[in-house]
Amino acid sequence: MTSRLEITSAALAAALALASPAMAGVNDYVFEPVKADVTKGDDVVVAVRLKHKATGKPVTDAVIVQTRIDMAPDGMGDMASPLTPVPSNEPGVYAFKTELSMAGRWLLSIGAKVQGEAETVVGKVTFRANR
Ligand SMILES: [Cu+2]
Repeated sequence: MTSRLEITSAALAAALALASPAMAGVNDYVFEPVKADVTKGDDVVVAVRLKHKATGKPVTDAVIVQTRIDMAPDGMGDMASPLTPVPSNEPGVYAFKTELSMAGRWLLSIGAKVQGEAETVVGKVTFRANR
């Protein structure tokens, strides 16, 4: 005879097995804008902070493997600008120089390799370029 409690425990164990550790990992991190509002121009620095969600700690040793910035939020996904990494003096902050030639919303898509994580951590951060 199988009791109701045993069934519940088995279901819970299965759910936990699904949730960890394979599915933890990349979703444990988040990219946030350091300053979401910037002034449009041809010499703009956009900066994001990579944080470990559970601890709130900045991730200082990430390797940025992919970046793109375009105006997809304003329906101009083809309007992209090149990004050049620039040094940041704040731990866990990754900064890029770019050209935001048009006022409006720009979406930074960023991929990072974080130590101990097999998959790439991906972030989508919106910046607003103001006149
Ligand atoms: Cu545009």
